[in-house]
Amino acid sequence: MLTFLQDVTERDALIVVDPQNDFCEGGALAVQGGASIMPLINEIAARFKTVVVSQDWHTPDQISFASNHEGAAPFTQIEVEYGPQMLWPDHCVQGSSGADFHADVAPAVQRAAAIIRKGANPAVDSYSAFFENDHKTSTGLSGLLRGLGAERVFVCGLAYDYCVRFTAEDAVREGFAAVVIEEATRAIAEDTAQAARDSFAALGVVRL
Ligand code: VGL
Ligand code: ZN
Repeated sequence: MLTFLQDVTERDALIVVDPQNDFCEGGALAVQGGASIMPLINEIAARFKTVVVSQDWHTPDQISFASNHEGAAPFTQIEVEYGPQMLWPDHCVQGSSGADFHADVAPAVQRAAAIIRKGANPAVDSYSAFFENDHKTSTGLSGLLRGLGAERVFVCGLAYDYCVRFTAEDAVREGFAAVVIEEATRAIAEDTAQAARDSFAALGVVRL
């Protein structure tokens, strides 16, 4: 457990994805075991020179909120301009306590060189910390990481099957080596977690 930390170098960066109250127990889009990974994330973050934290940061009129589509239920899919989009319960609304970082992850957040906010455009959801779901609009994270000398990124946080998955995949597409620290993530559902593992195998994302 965590033996990989010995091999972390200055060319490695840690991306902590969405460690927010709404993805933890009692939150609007709670992931089972979400809060339990926070102490581990702190331990991992302490060993990285470069730490970046992403923050899901929606407005109330966000297109992926089921509440903004008459008669639509959360966890069903709709078709939008940029393709299929899963509908969610309202979550991580800007300025709400649900959007705040979980208190237990404060040491890792304190180490962060930057906090990347995503999902603020009401017309486009954003899972990845690199690109919005239209796969075109950049958050600027690639340039930041390159500017800081990173060549490989380690990804942890919530949720494994959505924001962690798409962040790791985009990292590879952007030319970084990508490693997902599985014990420091949790998934929303098992079928989508399996889809993530299949996709990681195809793209060369390493799973620890
Ligand atoms: C996430 C669904 C909607 C995540 C964010 O952080 O994985 N999932 N918004
Ligand atoms: Zn979201």
